[in-house]
Amino acid sequence: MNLKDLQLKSIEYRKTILEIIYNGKAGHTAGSLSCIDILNVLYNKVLNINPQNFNNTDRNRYIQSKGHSVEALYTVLCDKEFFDKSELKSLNKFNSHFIGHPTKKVNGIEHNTGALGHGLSVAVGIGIGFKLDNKSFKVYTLLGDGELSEGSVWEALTSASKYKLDNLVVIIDRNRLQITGSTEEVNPIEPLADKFKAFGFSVKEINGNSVEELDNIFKTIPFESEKPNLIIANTSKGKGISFIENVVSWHHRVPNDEEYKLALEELNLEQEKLIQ
Ligand SMILES: Cc1ncc(C[n+]2csc(CCOP(=O)(O)OP(=O)(O)O)c2C)c(N)n1
Ligand SMILES: [Mg+2]
Repeated sequence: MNLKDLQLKSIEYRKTILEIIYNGKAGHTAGSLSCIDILNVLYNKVLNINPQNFNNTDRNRYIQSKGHSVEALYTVLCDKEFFDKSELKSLNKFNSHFIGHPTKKVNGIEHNTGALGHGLSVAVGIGIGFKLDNKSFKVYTLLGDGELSEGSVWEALTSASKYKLDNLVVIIDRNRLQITGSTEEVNPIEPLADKFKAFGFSVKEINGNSVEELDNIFKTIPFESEKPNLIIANTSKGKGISFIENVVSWHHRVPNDEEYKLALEELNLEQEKLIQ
């Protein structure tokens, strides 16, 4: 898949995220839009996870620690044909497996998440397992920047470093906002790169909404032998929709009829520009 195909996919994915949240009447709109380029590149270029190999243990793993952005995950898994798009119509409906956080009841989802601060520990365990079994697969995990306030994240980082997990790739969706305000207002986390380096990680920083930069960075893993990898992916929360971008209340807001229409118009315009 070339760069333009990836960029077009991101636009299609953004449309699907909005569509399912609009129809399901609940969701984490802005956080899903901020991380969708990361999931796009992971699932279309890096992971090689598909419905055919999902039940095989010999493959890479992806744990979405920022589980609330599940609409981004549903969108990409649907595109990879883990389930039919019609199933996404049941999002948030009674008895549906498609709920507001990831569960293993949905085909393609590796691990239940949503209580922030747990995914990294799970990924570290998987990374240790691969080493013990002499397997060369990698484990990728996506964390929110607000999620870094969970102390358990920092415990897991120390273990990753102790076990020299150069097969672990931690991606931070650095959109600078969490649920009630900016990360620096709510619980300051800077200087972030220095902190991760002090915890023994090899750290790189990129534009996490650029599929090109994402594609390039994943090709360079492991960054250093015997060191766990950490990518600070600088993103915009709500990326792609002007009136959602960087607005705190969109963490958990659902577009109304007018907003949904406007958002689709913006995405269609972006799509036309790319196709020309
Ligand atoms: C343990 C725990 N505490 C609180 C919450 C409620 N919560 C859901 S999302 C969120 C903010 C997360 O911010 P961030 O990690 O920056 O996510 P993003 O900006 O990518 O949406 C909070 C506090 C939760 N899901 N789990
Ligand atoms: Mg955030």
